[in-house]
Amino acid sequence: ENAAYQAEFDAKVDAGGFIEAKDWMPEAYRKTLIRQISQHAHSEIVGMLPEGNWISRAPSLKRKAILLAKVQDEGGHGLYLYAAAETLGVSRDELMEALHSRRAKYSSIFNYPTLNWADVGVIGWLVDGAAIMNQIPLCKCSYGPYARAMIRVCKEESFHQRQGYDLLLTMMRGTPEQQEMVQDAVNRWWWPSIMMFGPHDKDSVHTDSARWGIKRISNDDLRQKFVDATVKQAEVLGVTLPDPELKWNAERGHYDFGAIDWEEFWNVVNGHGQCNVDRLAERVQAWEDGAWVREAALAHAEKQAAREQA
Ligand code: FAQ
Repeated sequence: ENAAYQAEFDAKVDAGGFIEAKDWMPEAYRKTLIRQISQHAHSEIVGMLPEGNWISRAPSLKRKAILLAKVQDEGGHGLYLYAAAETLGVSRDELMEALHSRRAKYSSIFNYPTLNWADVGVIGWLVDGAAIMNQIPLCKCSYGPYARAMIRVCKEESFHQRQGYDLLLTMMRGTPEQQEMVQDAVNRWWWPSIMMFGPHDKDSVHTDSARWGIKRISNDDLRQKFVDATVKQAEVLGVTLPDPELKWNAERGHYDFGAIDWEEFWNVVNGHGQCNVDRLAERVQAWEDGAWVREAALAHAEKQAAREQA
C-alpha cells in the first residue's frame, strides 16, 4: 500500500505539484520539512534581536517607524512559519523547546553584533537580500503551506531590502564619517552574509531536500546568484566589498570570489559566535516572561469552551 502512496507522491513532486498537510508523505520528507521550516522560523524570531537593538536609537522618527515595521514583520514571518511547521504534526511547545535547548539551529548570521547605525542598513541590503535570493525558489517548493507562506514573506523582505539600501544611500550622501560607518558595516557583514547560504554543495548533507523539491536551487548556485547581483549594487552605493579576489570571470559569466572561512561558519553554527549566548538567553527570557500571557489565553479559551457547552 505504501508503494502506491509513494508513487503518487513522487509523481506529484516530479510534476511540480504541491503536497498538502493531509496528503500521505514519506516520514523523512516530513522530518526534513519540520527541521527546515522550524529553523527558518527560529531565524526570523532571533533575527528580530540585532535590529531591535537600534529601535530606541534610530536617528529620526521616519527611520524609527520603518525599523519598527520591519522588525514586526520578522515576528510575523516567524509566527507564519511556526504555523506552517505545525501542519506537519509538531507542536509549538516542542519547537520552542528545541530552540531553547539548542537542539534546533537558527541562521548563523544573527550571531553577529550590530555596532553602528549603518549595520541596520547593511542588514536590510545584504541579509534580507540573501534571504530573498534563498526564499524566492521556496515559493515553489513542494510543500504547499511552506510555499504559500513564502509568497507573502518574500514581498515583505523586498520592502526590507529596499529600506536598507535607501538608508545606506542616504548615509553615503552624507559626511565622510557616515560614509566610513557604511564601509565598516559592509566589511563586517559581507562574509557572514554569503555564509548564510550554507556549506558548499559537496558538504550539504540534506541532499534529499533537492530530490523532494524542497530546495529548488543548491546552496552554491544561490550564493553565486547573490554575489553576481550584489556587486553592481555595491558600485552604485560606492562601497568596496571586502574581497580582493572578487572579479568578473567572462568565461563562466559569473563573478569569482575568495574562499569562505568555514571554520568561522561552523564555529558560529555550533554556538561559539560572538552573540550566540546572548541571543539565546534573550529568547529564553522572553519565553519565560510571556508565561502569564499563555496561561491567561488558555484560561480564557477554557472558559469560552465551558460557556459554549453550558
Ligand atoms: N546557519 O545540508 P545543509 C531570515 C546547517 S533569513 C545555521 O546545506 P539545508 C530573514 C543546516 O541547518 C535566514 N545553520 O542544510 C531575516 C544543517 O544542519 P541540521 C533563515 C546552517 O537545510 C532577515 C547543516 O548546516 N532562512 O531569517 C546554515 O539543506 C533579516 C548542513 O547544511 C532560512 O532558514 C546557516 N547559515 O540547507 C530575518 C531559509 N546553513 O539542520 C531578520 C530556509 C546550513 O542538519 C532580519 N532554509 N546550516 O542540524 C534553507 O533554505 C536551508 O535550510 C539552508 C541550509 C540553505 C539554510
